[in-house]
Amino acid sequence: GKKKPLVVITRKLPDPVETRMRELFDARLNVEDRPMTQPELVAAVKEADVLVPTVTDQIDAALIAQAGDNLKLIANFGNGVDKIDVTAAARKGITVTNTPNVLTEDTADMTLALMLAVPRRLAEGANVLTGDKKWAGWSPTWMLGRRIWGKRLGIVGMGRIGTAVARRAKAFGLSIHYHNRHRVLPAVEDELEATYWESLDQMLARMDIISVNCPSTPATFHLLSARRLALLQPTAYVVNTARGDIIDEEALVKMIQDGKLAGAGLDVYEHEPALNGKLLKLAAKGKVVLLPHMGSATLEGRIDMGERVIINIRAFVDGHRPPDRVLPLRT
Ligand code: 8YV
Repeated sequence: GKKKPLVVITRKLPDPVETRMRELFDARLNVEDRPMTQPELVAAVKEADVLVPTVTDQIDAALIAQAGDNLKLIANFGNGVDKIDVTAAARKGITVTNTPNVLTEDTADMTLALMLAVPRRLAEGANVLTGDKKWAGWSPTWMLGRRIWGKRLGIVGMGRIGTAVARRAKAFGLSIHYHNRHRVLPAVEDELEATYWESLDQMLARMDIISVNCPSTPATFHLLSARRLALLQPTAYVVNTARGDIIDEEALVKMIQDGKLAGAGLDVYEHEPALNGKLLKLAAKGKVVLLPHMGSATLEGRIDMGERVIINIRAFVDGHRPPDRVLPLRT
């Protein structure tokens, strides 16, 4: 038979995924549960036919320049390809794929969880019973959060995840507003009773909650800049399950510190895994709820992502166009 492709996977994956990878490919798995070092990554791109990186790997132009002639496919284990220089890969004749769709619903669920957690003081409340301080008893004026139903949700980026967030939020009684490069289909707008804002600035000024659901690209870097964040109402909340660098994190922190913004629910950060210490102080005050990039972290989701990676590799190796091909950004 044909020689199996050498597939180097940078991170430990759930057992069923690793088992399947071993059956199908000459799979080189990272048995230690840690990111590859730079020399390990260089060795990987030199040898591999297929590289399977994750969000913790920087697959930049300098690394791609060192790739061996065998490397023809980078099959990302994940949706966001912001750490992969897709243009540099394309120039070298390397195809890039990702794992869309399978993590849409899980990420949307976590977005709603944060959207509820901050205004309804979920983390603070849970901490009353499990933290050091004892629960002194109930009072009518105690632990009052803010209602979310009847409020306006502004979604920044109405793609697959943004739309899934909108469906959920509508069921929770929020009105749906969105900003996107282009309008979504009329049928989707009708279903969600969604209002399209061509101007992000104008939308921001009118919303009660903002959810960031666009990809991180050079065009969306600090899309929520200090100037734009300042347009938000002081009662507004910001939720981000996309990528940290879409928001000017330092400006966001300052606005919450200064009482110019009610709070934030964050799953992603500008300098992951490093955390801005000021966010911890705000968390202690109940102003922010912080999660460690776990938006798509379900066992089912990770297995589905693994399957998606495998489907893309097999299609590519068999000479077909892989279904989840990612094209270079148009500039
Ligand atoms: C994962 C994600 O944590 O898919 C993404 O873009 O951020 C998350 O689903 C990550 O991608 C795994 O590589």
